[in-house]
Amino acid sequence: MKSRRSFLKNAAIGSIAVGLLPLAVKGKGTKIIPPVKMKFPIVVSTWEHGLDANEAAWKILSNGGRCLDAVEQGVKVIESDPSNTSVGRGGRPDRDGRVTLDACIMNEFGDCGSVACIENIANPISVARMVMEKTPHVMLVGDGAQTFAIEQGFKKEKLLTEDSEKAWKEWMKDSKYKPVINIENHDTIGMVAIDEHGNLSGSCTTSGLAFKMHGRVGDSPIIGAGLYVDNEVGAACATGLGEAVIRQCGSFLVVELMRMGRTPTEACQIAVERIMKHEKKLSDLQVGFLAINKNGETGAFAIHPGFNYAVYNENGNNLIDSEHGMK
Ligand code: SD4
Repeated sequence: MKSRRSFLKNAAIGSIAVGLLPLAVKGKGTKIIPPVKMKFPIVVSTWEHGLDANEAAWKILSNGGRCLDAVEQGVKVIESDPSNTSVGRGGRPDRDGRVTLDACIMNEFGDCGSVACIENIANPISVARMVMEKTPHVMLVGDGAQTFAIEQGFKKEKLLTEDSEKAWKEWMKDSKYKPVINIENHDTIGMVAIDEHGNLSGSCTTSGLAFKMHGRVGDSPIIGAGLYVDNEVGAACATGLGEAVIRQCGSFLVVELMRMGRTPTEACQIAVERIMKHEKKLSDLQVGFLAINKNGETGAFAIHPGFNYAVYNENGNNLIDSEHGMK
């Protein structure tokens, strides 16, 4: 792991002075984080498909747009791609052959919206945003979420592609549920960003685990588990086995650790270690966290090697391998 000192040094080199926002946290056992001069905007998102999502987000951010719009439009690109088998259209179905989607979004004011187990709607992230903006609620699930989406003008569509149907029929031959780390579990897109005004937002969307039980909901639509944003501190999102993330309130934990003075990488590492300590069998279990703080520092940590994330900042759009706990 890069030392905090070298991380700060590297972060300071080649950066332009903007967003000097010291994360000063007083109290026993906490440290004062010196301000790091990162140039805003910055957007980060999970996995290789994050590169495409970041491009869409960057178009908004680099034109002075609002972070919330960027994180919605960014992940929507991946939701709409039928070749992606774990998000939106083309997502693998559950064991009953139904594609059920989970998504959530959170803005700079701490408002949030979420949908879980929604069917036949290709862009659940936009429905989640409407739950936040047009209802007094945070979360709608199943039929209720779908009815709300249709009322709001979303089209009801078949999301099960030929390829996904074939994979499901193949799976049904022996119906074994065995998640494969970094393959079957690896396509959720989580995105967190900071806009040129220094405001943070985040989004997270997935079809969840392939061939899950019908009705199963993972961490991705759960505020505090799959995503959390605190505009004074930072934002974090998660990918991997949702049950393990939910048990530790993963993304909330990462943000709270940053509040206490940890860098994004350190915060993600501590949250991953908490999961590693709690879960009995780690060989098939992958979880990764990705975080950004108020100064624009970014970082990630996963249980196993293989997790990567895309960072779009003044240096362009780059894919970075996450650090990991299992050697
Ligand atoms: C879930 N966390 O439903 C999601 C799956 C995932 O990368 O992240 N895949 O548990």
